[in-house]
Amino acid sequence: MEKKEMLYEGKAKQVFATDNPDEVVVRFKDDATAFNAQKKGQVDLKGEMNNAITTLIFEYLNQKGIKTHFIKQLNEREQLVRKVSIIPLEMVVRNYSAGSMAQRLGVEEGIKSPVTIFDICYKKDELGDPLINDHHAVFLGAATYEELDDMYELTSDINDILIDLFDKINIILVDFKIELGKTSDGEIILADEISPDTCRLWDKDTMKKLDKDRFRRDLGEVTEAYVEIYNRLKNLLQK
Ligand code: U5P
Repeated sequence: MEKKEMLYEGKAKQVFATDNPDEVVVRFKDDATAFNAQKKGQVDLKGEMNNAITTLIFEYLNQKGIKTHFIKQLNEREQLVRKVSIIPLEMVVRNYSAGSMAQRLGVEEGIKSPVTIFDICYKKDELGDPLINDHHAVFLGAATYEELDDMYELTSDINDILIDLFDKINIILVDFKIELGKTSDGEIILADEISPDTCRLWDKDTMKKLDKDRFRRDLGEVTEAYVEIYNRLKNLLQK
């Protein structure tokens, strides 16, 4: 496999073409942004940790029958993935109140929800990725109602598997965001990453936050949190 020109640069990752038109290389950066890139910084080792954590989680999901874009880890910062067209919707799942939902509804963080809460946000930097509903998504041409049904089902299946996975390493999966992509034959599969950048992960005993909120809220020990999640997953999955 030969790595070719950069196709895209996002806030935390770069995507490169390869000599295979169906595969791209994703490179994870240490750059961190929050609040629609109003806050910017660097987190040492973040790129390596998110590459390693996403690799462990996507391999685990593959084993559980979830189709993902992941092919293989190439090195400390890069992975080879199937090329998909990213659906411009962020699929957010919430098991507990936190973050923007806690703020919007005027409730405390950390309340366990009796139902699984799904939000969708329109991926549009200029607008700050607004919360939208299914009708807006169809209006925008981002997905059809049938595709949205499949997307919620896939997202819900992923939530069930991840709640259980994180529970095994003594972590509460508070909420997370995933991105889905369409393959050339129209199949919808999991893409992007699943890491402490995209999940809220709280230690079950201490309730310590082990995710990007440490960066967003200036709580310190950011790298340590990412390394902690990696070590717990590695000890569980790489035996
Ligand atoms: N999230 C992202 N990227 C975003 C916005 C949110 O990964 O651009 C993730 C957060 O890390 C959190 C969940 O796990 O989605 C809900 O975020 P929020 O809407 O409470 O900010």
